[in-house]
Amino acid sequence: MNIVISGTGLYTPPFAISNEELVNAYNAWAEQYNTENAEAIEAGEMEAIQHSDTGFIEKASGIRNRYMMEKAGVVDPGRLRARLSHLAEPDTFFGVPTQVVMAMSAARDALEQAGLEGPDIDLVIFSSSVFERFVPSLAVEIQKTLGASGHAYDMAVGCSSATFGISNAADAIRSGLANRALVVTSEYITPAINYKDRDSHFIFGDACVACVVEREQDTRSVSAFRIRSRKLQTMFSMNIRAGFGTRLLLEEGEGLLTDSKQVRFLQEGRRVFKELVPAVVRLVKAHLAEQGIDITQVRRTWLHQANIHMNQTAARKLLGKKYTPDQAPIILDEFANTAGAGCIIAFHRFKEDFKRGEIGVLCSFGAGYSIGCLVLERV
Ligand code: CO8
Repeated sequence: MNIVISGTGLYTPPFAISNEELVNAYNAWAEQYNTENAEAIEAGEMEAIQHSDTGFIEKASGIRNRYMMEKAGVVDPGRLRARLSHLAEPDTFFGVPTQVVMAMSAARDALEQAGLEGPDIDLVIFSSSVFERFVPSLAVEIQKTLGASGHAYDMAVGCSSATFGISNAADAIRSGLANRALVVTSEYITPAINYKDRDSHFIFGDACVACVVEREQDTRSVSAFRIRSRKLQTMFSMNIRAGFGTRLLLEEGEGLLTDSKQVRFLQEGRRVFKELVPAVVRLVKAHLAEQGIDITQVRRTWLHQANIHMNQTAARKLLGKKYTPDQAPIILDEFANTAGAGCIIAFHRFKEDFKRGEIGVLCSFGAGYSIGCLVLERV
């Protein structure tokens, strides 16, 4: 039985933030901190905060812009942290989660492309790096709002959340557990970022993607891609981490809540680069070899979008030195790192020019570490 991705959708948050806006806010905060602590810094009792730099950010990461669900708090030097004010019901802690609002928009577009409606879906997988709430599952709220039947659940695989979610959906359909699945990766990630950390304040943006997965024989879509094969891998690493979770509830007082280094996103960027790129290249090459596919048959790769140098190195090692941007499209310049959503944004934007029978490789990689590789064929 062949399984296809028959529709994709993308939700882009309302606020664009340039590197300059972020850096101006960070540097204003740093100035103020250094002025307030001038004596202690002078005496060597405290370290001065180094300024952030737009030139460094663009050169080191390739990122120029990102989208966020909330902007005012992040660019306020007195705060440097997202606010709740953008929520539909900001005063109600148990109001509709922002991730669900984002998911419904992406889902509508994915369903439309697949020629389906909410009640046609009988499996919802909410697969993401971050969760506004753990219980009840966000997937079940999306299921209800869509008017979908069957079952729904949440899963978390960091940057590979979307590819692993699609893989689970394919298994559920093949086994007869479900007929049509919606896989949502709603990366409302900016609340998890420490905007007082110059090493990482520029890295992330918010975005949500959705994919419809169903049997090829059932699809009404004119832009469906068959999932020809899958290969997934995880290898434990603390080089990309974010410690928020139930441990926080064990803390007395405000301790961990205010300790951004333990609670929010933190990474050893260089080590991630050095360890992950070779692993990705090995896995994709092995996958293609197992399937008897020569790299010259691959029209395009849709790679995880974290860092331009990572993408360029992986693409060069896979496709050869003379690969063209069309073979490995970049969206991170506009969206920054959107964790699990990045490779699907690239797929969503750069798939309609495929002809029947052409093959592409969708590959996520990142936190976990995790790597998810899907070989897709236009049907
Ligand atoms: N402005 C000016 N200087 C800076 C800045 C800044 N903003 N930031 C750092 N510097 C300085 C550093 O302090 C350092 O100074 P010094 O040499 O004096 O120590 C110097 O610049 C060089 O710093 P780095 O060595 O860190 O710079 P790199 O060239 O390595 O670039 C990157 C940093 C961009 C972070 C790069 O290492 C990178 O992107 N690596 C790949 C990492 C990656 O892709 N990780 C995967 C991301 S995780 C993911 O995709 C999803 C995670 C989902 C989980 C989310 C949970 C919330």
